[in-house]
Amino acid sequence: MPHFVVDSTRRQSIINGVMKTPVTVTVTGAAGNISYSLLFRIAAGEMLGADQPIVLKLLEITPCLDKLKGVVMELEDCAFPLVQEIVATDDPAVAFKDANWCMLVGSVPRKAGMERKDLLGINGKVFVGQGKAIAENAAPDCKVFVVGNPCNTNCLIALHNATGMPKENFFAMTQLDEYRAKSQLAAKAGVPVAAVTNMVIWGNHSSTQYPDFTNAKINGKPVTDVISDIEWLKGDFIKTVQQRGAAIIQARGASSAASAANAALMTIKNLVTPTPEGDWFSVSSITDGTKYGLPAGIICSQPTRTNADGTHTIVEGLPIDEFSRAKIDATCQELLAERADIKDLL
Ligand code: NAX
Repeated sequence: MPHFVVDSTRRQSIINGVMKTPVTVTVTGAAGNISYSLLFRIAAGEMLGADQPIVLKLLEITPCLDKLKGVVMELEDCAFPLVQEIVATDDPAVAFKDANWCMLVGSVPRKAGMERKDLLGINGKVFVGQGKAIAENAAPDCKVFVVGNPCNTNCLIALHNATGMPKENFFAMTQLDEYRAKSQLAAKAGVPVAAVTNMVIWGNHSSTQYPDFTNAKINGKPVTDVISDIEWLKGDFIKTVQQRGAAIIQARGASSAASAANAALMTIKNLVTPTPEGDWFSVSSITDGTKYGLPAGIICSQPTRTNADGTHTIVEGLPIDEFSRAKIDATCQELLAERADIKDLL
């Protein structure tokens, strides 16, 4: 299998006089649209820190290797001091070798006339192979983060096929949905977006996801104390967040790329940085069947905190009213249906 390596260790391996061990970040779909925003920000140190040297390993399918070569040339031309080495390849075993973080962005897009089940089947096989390759090649404590859609179920497939790896090291992206929800609430309330906290997306990264306004806060107050238009919260707000991806495709003629890259980068940052006291962030992870009535064994978005020791905890005890219960149950039903569709791949 062809691959090429750009070794820039001589450029600058000592940052601020202290050499940290480089972290290997593998990104799949590396010549795609999201990666074109993502890779440069990772390389600039926005994800793992301005003093963290990085080895970038980039995976593409063979027909896209020339395009990937162009991306690598641009990465080189940025002369990012943190980047120790860039490996570009179409071989998963090479790409996942010694990876500390695997960001699985690449997947086959849905085409006209394709049923959800067809898409799950096509991408499912990719995530079987990548799960196996990660287990065989990556660092033993490697963490896996899936962006490629349908990301929750793709993540479940990778997890089941990565024999021997801890289940709690697998995540799928719902941070973009959380940011979309925060931004809608801030606009409605006429406040800066940073005033909105405690927003959880429950369930699937799909049009059934539930952006939970009942537990969110604006300037520390319940959203419903600040926004009195309950019909909007229960109706247009939820629908806008659920349909935001489709609205962007319609407006831009292409799916979200820079905002998706931002959310991917911020998820990893949230997963490696202690979460501010009293808050949480949204990421999908494996359910154990003991919290909020979520069925066991699905990759479901839940309120998550990163602890000082780097472990992660699902926030427990949030009140779930009747309205929220129905929405959470509906999105979990969809995840169960997706799991049933690909049961042969688990
Ligand atoms: P692009 O089609 O621009 O890029 C995808 C890249 O993946 C292509 O270059 C393709 O050659 C590559 N690829 C396909 N199969 C591969 C494989 N087996 N190994 C390695 N690379 C492979 O899509 P882009 O806009 O970058 O989006 C990537 C994925 O993110 C899509 O599945 C998209 O649906 C998903 N998204 C997920 C979001 C989320 O919140 N979870 C939001 C944004 C985005 O829609």
